[in-house]
Amino acid sequence: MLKDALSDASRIVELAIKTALRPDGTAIPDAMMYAVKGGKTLRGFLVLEGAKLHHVDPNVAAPIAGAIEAIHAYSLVHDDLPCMDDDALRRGQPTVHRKWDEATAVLAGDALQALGFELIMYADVPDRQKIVLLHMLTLDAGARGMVGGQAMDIAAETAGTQLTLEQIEALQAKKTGALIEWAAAAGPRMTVDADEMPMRVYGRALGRAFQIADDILDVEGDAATVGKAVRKDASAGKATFVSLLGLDAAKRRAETLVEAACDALSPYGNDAETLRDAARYVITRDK
Ligand code: GRG
Repeated sequence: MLKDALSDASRIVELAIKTALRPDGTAIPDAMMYAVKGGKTLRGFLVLEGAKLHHVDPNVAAPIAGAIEAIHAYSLVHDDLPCMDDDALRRGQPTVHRKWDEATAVLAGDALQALGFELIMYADVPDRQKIVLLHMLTLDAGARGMVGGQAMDIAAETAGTQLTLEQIEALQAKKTGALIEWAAAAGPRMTVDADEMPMRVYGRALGRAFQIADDILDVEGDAATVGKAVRKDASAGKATFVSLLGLDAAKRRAETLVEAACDALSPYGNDAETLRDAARYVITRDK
């Protein structure tokens, strides 16, 4: 069941990360652990479920699930900083720079990023597979991936540029899509001869659906809280899938992407049912 698989993933990820941390008298290890806790663990779940589909032992996959959640946590800690989104709350709790201070948040984020790569080194997979996982993570997390997408987003916002649908797709493919696709592809990449394409196609469609759902959630969340469908970013003039497509068309596009994600899993038959549930969950979640 998806709910159980997600909570198992949280437990496994937290243990993998906690095991790698050492108290050192500074706030950094505590701030790192704090930043990891309380999320949905979607990316860690994708790693673990993809590993299961490829008959990889969960103990082997655990550090790799921890790795992607450490990188994801770093991105959120830095995204919340005053120089970026300046958010006070994350996952309903004070952001790291509010609970501690900005220097702690910068350093905890930096250390979480390094920890992501460190954890992959601990995974008991063949060296060649480790190198593929590490190499792809450098690309997907870095300037050609998540960081590049974040930079494009900030540049457009600073310049007041109205992005087109194609530009938003390209930006989001890097900013959020790259890590989700990496997580989905990690299972086959842990084994010597598996075809990674079905999981990559699944991950790419899932990432796109995830981002559209995020835009829809912002609109519907605002509608629920202030009684009208005005998105925070839309009111600030920022183009989103919802502002460009309209709410109904955005929902249809997300549903089509979920179908495509589910179809990509056909080589795995019924064994991939939890991953199909995850694709449906991505567009029905409420947070
Ligand atoms: C600062 C280098 C750098 C990158 C930041 C991913 C990102 C780039 C910023 C996050 C901004 C944001 C909130 C985007 C919306 C989509 C998204 C990634 C949401 C957070 O992911 P979830 O919903 O989070 O999986 P949880 O809390 O469940 O882990």
